[in-house]
Amino acid sequence: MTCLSKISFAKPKGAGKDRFQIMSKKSDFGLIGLAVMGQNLVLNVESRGFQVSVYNRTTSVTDEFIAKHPGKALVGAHTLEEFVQSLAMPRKIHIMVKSTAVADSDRDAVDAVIEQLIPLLAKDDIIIDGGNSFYKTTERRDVYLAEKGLRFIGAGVSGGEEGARKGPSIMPGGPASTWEVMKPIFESIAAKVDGEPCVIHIGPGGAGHYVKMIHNGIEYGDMQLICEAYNIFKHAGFTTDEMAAIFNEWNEGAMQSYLIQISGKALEQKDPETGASIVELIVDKAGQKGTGQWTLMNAAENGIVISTINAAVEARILSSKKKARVAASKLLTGPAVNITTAKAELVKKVHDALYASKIISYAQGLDLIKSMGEAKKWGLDLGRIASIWRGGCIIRARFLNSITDAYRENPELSNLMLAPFFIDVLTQTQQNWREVVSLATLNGIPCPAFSASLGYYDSYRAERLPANLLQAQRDFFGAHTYERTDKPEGQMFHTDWPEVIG
Ligand code: NBP
Repeated sequence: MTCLSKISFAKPKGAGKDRFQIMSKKSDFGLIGLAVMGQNLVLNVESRGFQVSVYNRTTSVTDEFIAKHPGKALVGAHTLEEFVQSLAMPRKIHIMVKSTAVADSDRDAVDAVIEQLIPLLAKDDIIIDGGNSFYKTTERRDVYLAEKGLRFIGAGVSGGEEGARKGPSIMPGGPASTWEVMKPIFESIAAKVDGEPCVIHIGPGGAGHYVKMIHNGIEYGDMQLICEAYNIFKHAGFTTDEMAAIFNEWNEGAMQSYLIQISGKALEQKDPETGASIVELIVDKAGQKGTGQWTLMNAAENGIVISTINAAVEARILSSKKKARVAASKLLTGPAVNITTAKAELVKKVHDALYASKIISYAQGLDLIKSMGEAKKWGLDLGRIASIWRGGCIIRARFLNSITDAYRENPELSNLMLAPFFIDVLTQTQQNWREVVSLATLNGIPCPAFSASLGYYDSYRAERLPANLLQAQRDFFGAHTYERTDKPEGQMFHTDWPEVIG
């Protein structure tokens, strides 16, 4: 084994010895991929008293990183061999590189790094993939690495750059025994809420990346709902400063959340060049990286309704068709906007519509997690999952405490809406929610996520839906048969419907 002092550590060109740290002990943790997330995560881990070795494919990035942080317990390596040799056994190697593989046959940067690592590692070393990998890809890697005698954790990490540096929410999946080895490091770097670290062992295999994917789907829902509130205010003639003040005030109450907070801050921001609101200067075309669409595909595979998240993903897609929308705006007519509701009253109504819709969005996302967890026998704990989203991550919000409590009180809760706390909130907010959806619809202001949420609520609580006519249609054209209300469940009937000509 190579002695650490002989390893050619990353040394920036022209850097003096004082800027180049040589450690005599082996590192507790290693990280590959020094882009924005990796760098911040390394600084977080190091700040908790761990020595960290780092490697980046482009070595100048490693050099610059090491040079920028003199005096820290960091070891920069120019080659993977050096990097691996600098780590204490069992090695704990966190990969933070671009992940793109979706199809079974896809191979991406994470796979490339894993392939290079395999010949260098020893039995029971641990590889952690902290990128946004697709959960099925994580399952493939889990099986593959187990065959090689290596341990693997697929960990979703949320919180962006700031979370990575100060404390993210971490969703690790993999064998419980591997989690136990990683637990001290993960718990020390994760965000803390009421002294509890925002990390738990989610479940085996791809469970961690799966839960991170749904977290992102819920994030899409939250963001779109906030945007719909903003759009109604905008059409009602509120200034951006007035809207900022509303979000800032909401951030003090039941809807306190990171996304409400940053929306208020974004609306306050002025463009230094023109003095105008930055938000109003930004082109209304939303981007997306894919986790929202993966969530929709997974919901379809599981037969679970996530209409709010669906509306949010589709709203981004429609927003991106800017040219088509501009052309259509000249041809397709709508009503003139005429909102006469007093401003203070409208603020209260939109608050309630947003709060109720947000509950529905979480109810749907958690329903999907529940269904998938049961199908995969992952043994997921929805209350604890909600509890680790309370800090560090993008969807962190006060009301996650209520979700955590709801599942603590009733771990078998079939749908979040049915917890007493949420029944109460939905009862109190629904009149305003209905009025906001009506007002937006009558004024031609799109509110796809607000109305999808309300549609879900009304459908879910309907004892009888019009699916009886639908079944009649199916039996009419396809002899698909139907059950009868006056006969035992499971007994199927068919009617000889009249022939239709033409
Ligand atoms: P990126 O996703 O932009 O990836 C850049 C890193 O990947 C660089 O270190 C680059 O090395 C490395 N890399 C690439 Br690209 N191809 C490689 C290869 N074939 N072999 C080795 N290294 C390779 O970085 P990021 O934004 O920090 O995100 C890292 C991961 O974390 C991603 O999976 C991302 O989805 C996830 N994530 C990001 C955020 C966020 O807010 N950005 C939040 C949560 C999760 P190079 O310097 O040599 O090009």
